[in-house]
Amino acid sequence: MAAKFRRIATEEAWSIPEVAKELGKTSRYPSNSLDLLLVKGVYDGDAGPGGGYASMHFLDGLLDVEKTRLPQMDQYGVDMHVLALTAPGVQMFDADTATELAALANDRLAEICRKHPTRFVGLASMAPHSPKRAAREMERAINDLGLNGFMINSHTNSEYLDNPKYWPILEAAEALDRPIYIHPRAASDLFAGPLRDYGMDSAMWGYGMEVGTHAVRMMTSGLFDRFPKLKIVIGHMGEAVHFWLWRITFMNSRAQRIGRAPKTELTMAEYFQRNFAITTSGVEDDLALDYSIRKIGVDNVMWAIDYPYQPTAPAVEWMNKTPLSDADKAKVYGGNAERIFKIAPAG
Ligand code: 1WB
Ligand code: MN
Repeated sequence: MAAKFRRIATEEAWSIPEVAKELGKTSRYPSNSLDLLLVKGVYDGDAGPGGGYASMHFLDGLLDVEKTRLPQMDQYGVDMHVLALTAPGVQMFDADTATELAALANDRLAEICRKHPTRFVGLASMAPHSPKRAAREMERAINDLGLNGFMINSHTNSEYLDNPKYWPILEAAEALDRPIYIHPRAASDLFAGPLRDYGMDSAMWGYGMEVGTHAVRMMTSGLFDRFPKLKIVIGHMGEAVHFWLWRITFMNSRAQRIGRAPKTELTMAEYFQRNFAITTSGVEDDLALDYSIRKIGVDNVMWAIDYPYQPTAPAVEWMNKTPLSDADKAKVYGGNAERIFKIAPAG
């Protein structure tokens, strides 16, 4: 494959056996969590049909780096995966277990990145439900382990990052000047009801509702007045937020006028433009990409595959063919990721 572009895939999932095993345990306790529909049977793999992602054979792909992933990257000309612990990360575990497993996962991730420095960079995990320890782990992940940013799988115990208890995490991200990627997990408990049927809990719809709502909460809460330099990345072609941006902006100003939304220094459109970037993960749609680039600018859109949940070949073939100038394609394929995640230039 021609090496015309540096291809950096920015939302690529990975796991370690210890986390997978702990997720397997969570699925054996009675719980209403909507995540269990996917997480069920994650480790022992005997869940059978409908048994979550074990039955869909994702686990092998998640645990692997060198056997299948790298050869597939080579085959399709993918230079780099930005790796992160797969959803829901450590966020279903108790705070102590989550803190421990996040550190272990970050250590392993750093090992992979050290071994293959031109092929992998990593987004660190942390336990949001232990915010001060999370902030210390974030410092360790960047300063000692050399990782490139952070991943949070949306809500933690049905709470969102606009909650002041999480501010130490946002402070740390801003001080370290690294983005937080807000990746989906299933919708929080009170948001889950209408998503329980027809597979709607999944990446088909529920995941996008959850992260889109999370992003809008952050914007409307006024959080970005307190953390003006905080950079948030959201996947799946912006989880549709920027498709609503005109209306969000218009209606938020009305809600501010009638006292139902906090007064903010900037408009919602201005926060989205300043504080967010999006990735294409799992949305291979020319029109959606064209709209995104025209709406928020070509510098704010990054390519992603969503490996192993979506296959590599069509993600590359789509991006190769999509009608963009070579200069713009170079930004979306890799240039923007280099800047946003501080990835060393190739060569
Ligand atoms: C799927 C996608 C499942 C993701 C996941 O389970 C995660 C799916 C944790 O496509 O079924 C993802 O990361 O996008
Ligand atoms: Mn993903």
